[in-house]
Amino acid sequence: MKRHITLGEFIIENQKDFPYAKGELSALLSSIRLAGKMVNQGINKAGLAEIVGAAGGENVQGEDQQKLDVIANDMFISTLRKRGEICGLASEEMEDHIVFDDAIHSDAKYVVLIDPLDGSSNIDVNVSVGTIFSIYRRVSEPGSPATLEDFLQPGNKQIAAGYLVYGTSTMLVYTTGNGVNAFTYDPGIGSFFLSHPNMKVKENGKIYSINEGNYVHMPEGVKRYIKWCQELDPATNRPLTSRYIGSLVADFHRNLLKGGIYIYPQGTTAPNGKLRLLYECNPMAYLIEQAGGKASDGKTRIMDIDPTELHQRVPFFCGSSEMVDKAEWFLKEYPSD
Ligand code: AHM
Ligand code: MG
Repeated sequence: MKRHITLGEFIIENQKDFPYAKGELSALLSSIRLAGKMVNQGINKAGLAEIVGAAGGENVQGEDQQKLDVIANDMFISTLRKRGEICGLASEEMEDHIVFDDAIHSDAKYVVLIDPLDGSSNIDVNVSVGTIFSIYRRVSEPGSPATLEDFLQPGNKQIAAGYLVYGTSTMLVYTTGNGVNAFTYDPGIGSFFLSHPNMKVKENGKIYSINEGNYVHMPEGVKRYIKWCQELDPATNRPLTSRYIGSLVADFHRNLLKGGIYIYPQGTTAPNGKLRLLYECNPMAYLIEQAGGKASDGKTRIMDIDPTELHQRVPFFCGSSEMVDKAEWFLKEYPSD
């Protein structure tokens, strides 16, 4: 009989991978799991907003209601603040990082960066969205308040990263540097169960995911790569398949399972693309590398980029390694000036 393993059990069992850890990281992952469940509940009720009043616009008392991305942000902050595992947090929703500098937090070793609700424009149309998180060990002295430098670390310093995808099922996918594991949420019980152990992405997939509406703005190398994807593959007599949801988490998740490449390139109107290095690209890069894939900005490994600001954007090429290699080849062969 197949053994059912909950996320809670898995976190505890894997604590032994960190011989010097005192359990703070395990506790932190549990806090993220809890906040994720709360956000999941809010998202499931999003369609009822107009009827019973939940998000956006005014509520029945005529008070302004918060949008779900703001609610998700608040839920993560308050859940993580109530525990003592992190000394600060930075979020895509907030201009600056926040410091938890009271007695229980300032001794904490970790900081968290989150995109609390990625792809939030999809909520109104009942399409999958997600939460992305990334955990670093602080570089400042424990006992003092967290500093900006604690957050501006390259992705190769990540201790853990993952996402929740609020899709047909809600799933939590994460890595602590020992492979990628995914857990599917059973809402009746309120637990995540290990459903996809040790995930690996195909070296070469059949899906390319990019907003082709921006074609006119794209660098020549990306245009050529897209045209190459649309040519007949002699092995199958078919071109590659184009799939683009417009929620990074959902597009990434599908490509992780099926094999593919996700691209958000630089463009004439967005010289560094749209996606954020710290909140979106680094955690996804860590996951895809742990699954055997690759992530770059077209030239440089994403996790080797030294961040200079919290909301820094970078072009993003992420997925099956041979596909990312091919896209990089086109960018090199057809440079834009
Ligand atoms: P957000 O963090 O404001 O939601 O923006 C990020 C999202 C990604 O989830 C998605 O892949 C991308 O923006 C879609 O952008 P576009 O509509 O330009 O294709
Ligand atoms: Mg986002």
